[in-house]
Amino acid sequence: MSSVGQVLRVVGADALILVDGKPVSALCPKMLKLQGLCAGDYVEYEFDASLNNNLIGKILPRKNHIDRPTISNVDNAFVLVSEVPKPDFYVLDKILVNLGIENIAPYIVISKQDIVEDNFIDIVKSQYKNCVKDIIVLSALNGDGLDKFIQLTKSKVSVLIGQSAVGKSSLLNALGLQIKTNSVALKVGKKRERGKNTTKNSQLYLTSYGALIADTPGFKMLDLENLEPEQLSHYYPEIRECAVKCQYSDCTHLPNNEGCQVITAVQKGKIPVERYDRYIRLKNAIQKKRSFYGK
Ligand SMILES: Nc1nc2c(ncn2[C@@H]2O[C@H](COP(=O)(O)OP(=O)(O)OP(=O)(O)O)[C@@H](O)[C@H]2O)c(=O)[nH]1
Ligand SMILES: [Mg+2]
Ligand SMILES: [Zn+2]
Repeated sequence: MSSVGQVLRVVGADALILVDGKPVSALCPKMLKLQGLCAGDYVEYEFDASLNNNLIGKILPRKNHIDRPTISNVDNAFVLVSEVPKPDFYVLDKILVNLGIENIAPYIVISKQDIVEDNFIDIVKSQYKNCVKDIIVLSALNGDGLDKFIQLTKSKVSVLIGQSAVGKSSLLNALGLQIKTNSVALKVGKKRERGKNTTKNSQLYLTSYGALIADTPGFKMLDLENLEPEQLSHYYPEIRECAVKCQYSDCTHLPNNEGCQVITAVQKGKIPVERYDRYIRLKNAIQKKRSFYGK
């Protein structure tokens, strides 16, 4: 008789699965590895006497799945940004699009509140307040803002996403876990402030207050060439809202389209001009990549 568990991590053939609130080890056959078995997956497994271990037999249907970082069945995604390391808003936009494709409405977390300037918080809020569920400001160092994060993650499966050294593992440590963190000393304005990847694999952790939260490795590269360029506006909630109202059915919403609802909204400040400019940049990049691959 097989039982069901939820994968916390997979490294090589070794998996850790959550069964009745307890982590249990299990083996992952190569076949399932090829099928992309990952943290968050629900699996059927049974004890195999010859292996003297649990053996995973099957991945159960997923409610959602993201590739970067690799995780399935998430309720909430928290995308971390901070002033240190210097944020790349173009990459942040791509992460939000990638989550939108999977129908996951993300939160933005401004981390390291103890060192970020108010001005930075204002910039993030003005550009992103209309395209994410909420923007949370917190510090793993002094605990500010953790209450709200705890409320939002309780009894849910969440994932932390963001570039290396933004403070993903530190946030989990502030919630009582013990994870290795990036030792690179980081200060505002320092040049070499990017840090190297400390977390190498996505892993779900069970917190003492009953949340499952995935720590994931930071990344900078994210290609979206599987997306039709015409579909891109769909994943910018504030642009989508105006694009559907645009009177020109085949409008590209480019700056030279006079009377376009999107352009009018940018001019009125309803759509942040920075977000719009990066949207055009991303649309062009996707177009270029697709024509290179003959798509
Ligand atoms: N001042 C301050 N520093 C922080 C805070 N959170 C994390 N840091 C520092 O930021 C650095 C990186 O933190 P990590 O938690 O390892 O970052 P990460 O996002 O897990 O990095 P990767 O695993 O490489 O993706 C460490 O030097 C932490 O001490 C915070 O709230 N305030
Ligand atoms: Mg980490
Ligand atoms: Zn238009």
